Amino acid sequence: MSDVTQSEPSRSPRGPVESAATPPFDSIERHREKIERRLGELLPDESCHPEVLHEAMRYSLLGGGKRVRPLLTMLVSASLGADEDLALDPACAIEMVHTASLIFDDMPCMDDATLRRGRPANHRVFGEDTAILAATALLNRAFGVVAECDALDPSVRCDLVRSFSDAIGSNGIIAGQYCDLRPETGAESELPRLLQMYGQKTGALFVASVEAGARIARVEEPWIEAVRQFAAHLGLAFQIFDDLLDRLGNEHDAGKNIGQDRDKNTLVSCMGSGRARAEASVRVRSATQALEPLGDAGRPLVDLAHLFMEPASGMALHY
Ligand code: GRG
Repeated sequence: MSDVTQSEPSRSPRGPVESAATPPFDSIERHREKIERRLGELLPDESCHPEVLHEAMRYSLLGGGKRVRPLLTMLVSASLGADEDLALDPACAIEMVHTASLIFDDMPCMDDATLRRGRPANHRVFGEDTAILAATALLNRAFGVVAECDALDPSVRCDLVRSFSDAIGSNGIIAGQYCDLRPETGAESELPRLLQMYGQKTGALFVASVEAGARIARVEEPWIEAVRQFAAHLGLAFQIFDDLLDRLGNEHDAGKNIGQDRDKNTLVSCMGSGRARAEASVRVRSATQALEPLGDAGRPLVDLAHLFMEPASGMALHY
């Protein structure tokens, strides 16, 4: 546990952490390294009984991934003036939730994928029974990690638990996955429903990630709402890029199966690749506009949004 403790709520950020003019590449790499290290510390070791279950949890959590969501938490928190180490454990908890969702998503009863993060999917290595248990244990551990954040005020921990639970639940990721797997037919318009499904399946955890950062920085509600809007747009852009990746990418670069959406309705199948890409750009622009109430304090986050369109950042998918 970090020895950084949280101070009183603040109305505005406590000063810039990055030069607002410079895209925070170096801080992204620094944060990524911290996240990797801490994720390994937060799970039981493979030598702990039951060994194979812990091996399966560690296999998926520590086996690659861009770490976009925990980076959002850390960068928002730091940009809004909090000590960056305060956000590290909640950021790791979010990555646990995301990884759990990927393990479930790959199961034969869902997307039936064989490859994830450049390696065989969890259930292909450990079996479906162990994969279900490993994903559930990761999800459970995420809440434990937040509860153990002694450096955060209990009211903030409680806010994070509520926000994670909302993001995961039957109005969040789980709803999005359900609607993705069991789309309703005969809709007047596909597009609004697709956007709602994307907002739940992918956007909800983006929103929870930035909300966590903002709550840790203890900014007031209008700013929290501004970063939530920012992340909702960014999450949609990210999901559109993911669709484009599924349509245009290759397994080697993507590290996961391609063509999984072949029989699904996606924004790309509705609009075509060109218009879908344009829609993603519009969403990134909307994300940056949502930050206007933050004034100069939002500038590092505007830079961050642009990294989603920037191949060298490792934050985006670029198709
Ligand atoms: C109980 C948490 C939970 C979930 C159950 C299975 C399920 C419901 C939801 C699946 C949601 C899902 C997989 C959405 C796709 C989101 C998405 C764009 C994933 C790819 O994210 P990246 O590109 O992957 O950030 P890496 O591997 O880089 O982390």
